[in-house]
Amino acid sequence: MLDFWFTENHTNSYKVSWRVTKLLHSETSALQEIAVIESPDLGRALLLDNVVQTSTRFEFIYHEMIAHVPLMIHPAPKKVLIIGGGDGGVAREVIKHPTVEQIDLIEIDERVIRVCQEWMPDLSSVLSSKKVNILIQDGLQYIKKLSNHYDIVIIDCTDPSGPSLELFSKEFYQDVFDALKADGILVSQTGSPIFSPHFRQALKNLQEVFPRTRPYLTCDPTYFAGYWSFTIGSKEYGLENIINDRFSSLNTLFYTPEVHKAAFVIPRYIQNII
Ligand code: AG3
Repeated sequence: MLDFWFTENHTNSYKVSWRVTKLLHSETSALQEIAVIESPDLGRALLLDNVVQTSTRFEFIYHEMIAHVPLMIHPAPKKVLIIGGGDGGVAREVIKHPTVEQIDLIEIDERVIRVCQEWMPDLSSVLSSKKVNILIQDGLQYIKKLSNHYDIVIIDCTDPSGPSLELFSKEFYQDVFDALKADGILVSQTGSPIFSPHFRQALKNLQEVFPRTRPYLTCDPTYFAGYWSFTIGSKEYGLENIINDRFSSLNTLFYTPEVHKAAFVIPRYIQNII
């Protein structure tokens, strides 16, 4: 039997390999290499420039945690901005909140959306909802024009390189702060707290802009072994307050109010580096 493996380099001395049973799609868009592979332990996985972005087997973990944590803190989120998120997984979770009226999704590469619509319909079918407004644009530029506009901004980006690099900067966080309403909340994926050097820097940058900031952690086998982090910046609300009565409508596989609270518990060796 032919033996194909996909390998993601996490650091210069730590790699993870997944067996590939099919290469379902591969193309080079104007911005990046896009591929969809099939792998026994991941299901279908989306790769951008050879980095795993999401997998059909485990995507619910990341998508529920990046969406429901900020939305359950906010008493009535109506307008939500997703920067990146072209696979649709975040939008699918956001739309479960009955208060949400409008989701703007700003994706820089239209091909990501099209490829996911073809190969990952469970994630992307939500993108045809009337509540979802898709703009193909650089989120960095889009956000500059807005003030006092969104209740929640979710940054579902790739790791910081190429077009994503600036999405972890203080200047960008300041633009998001301005684009949020007076009680708005930002959340971003911020990588592995153990192996990603940008985790600490993103938190520092956010702390310079938002009055309340906290990282929170989850475990997701799609990404680096160990924890995966998200970092939240809030203008007003405390970060562990949960609007519990909305939970019953969410129909989640991972997120619960208890998981929400536990995610903010940071082990001491990680606390020591932040
Ligand atoms: N966005 C963040 C994935 C980060 C992947 N990094 C890595 N494997 N080193 C994923 C998009 C999901 N909607």
